[in-house]
Amino acid sequence: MTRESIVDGVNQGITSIHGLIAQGRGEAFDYLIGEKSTESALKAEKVAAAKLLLARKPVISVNGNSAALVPDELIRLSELINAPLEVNLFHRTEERVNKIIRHLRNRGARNIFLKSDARIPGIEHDRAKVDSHGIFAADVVLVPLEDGDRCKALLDMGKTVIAIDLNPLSRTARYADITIVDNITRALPNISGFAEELKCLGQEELQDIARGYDNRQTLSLAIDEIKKNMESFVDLSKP
Ligand code: PTJ
Repeated sequence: MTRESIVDGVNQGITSIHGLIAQGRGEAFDYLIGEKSTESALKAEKVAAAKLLLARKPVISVNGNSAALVPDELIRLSELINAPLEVNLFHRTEERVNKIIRHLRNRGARNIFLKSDARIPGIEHDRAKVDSHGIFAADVVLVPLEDGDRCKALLDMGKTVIAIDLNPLSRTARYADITIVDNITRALPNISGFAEELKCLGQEELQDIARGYDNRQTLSLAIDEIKKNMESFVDLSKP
């Protein structure tokens, strides 16, 4: 079903053709982690929810893959934590940006940054374009399936970057402040679930949850989880 959503996204002009390659890579890593939210992923998702609730100006970045796979979950999280959406594409065309905005609006999104009047410093071409009141001004940005250079450029701007990436070895995964090694289809509902649970907490309690979080430890745990899962495959003689 997930694969079909991406193919539909490509046919509708929402998802880039490169999105198919990203999906294939994601599927391979998802298989290695056991197609479930692991302990390390759940921990990162909880801390991500706390950070997003603590943020002054959180923004959720949307690309062609996330728009095709989880439009409703993006909108749900956006409303829950009061973080507007912003379409930010790696293979940017104005036509695709507008199609994704229409797609999100048709699903009920009300809070979307629409301008592209600022640039992320240090990034070439149209990939740098952002809204001056959106990603450019945000203190915390949630970036599902982000490219390594842009992830680093956002960090260089002083932002807290929360990445969702099934590949714990990618540059994005290693650069981000919080890396959620999980499928976006599970990660977003999990973050929303934690946000609902944590919403009633005060700033100090939220800070307690986020304090001491170590992303290197999370990535190393994610790699251990992959190893254990692979060993369990080898232990079984037949599927
Ligand atoms: O719509 P655009 O133009 O912004 O392009 C979006 C893609 C994803 C095509 C673009 O950013 C790209 O080419 O990304 P990469 O470099 O292929 O990286 C995608 C990363 O996301 C890889 O590390 C994949 O393992 C991971 N990934 C793929 N599908 C999922 C995923 N992570 C979480 N959930 C997924 N469903």
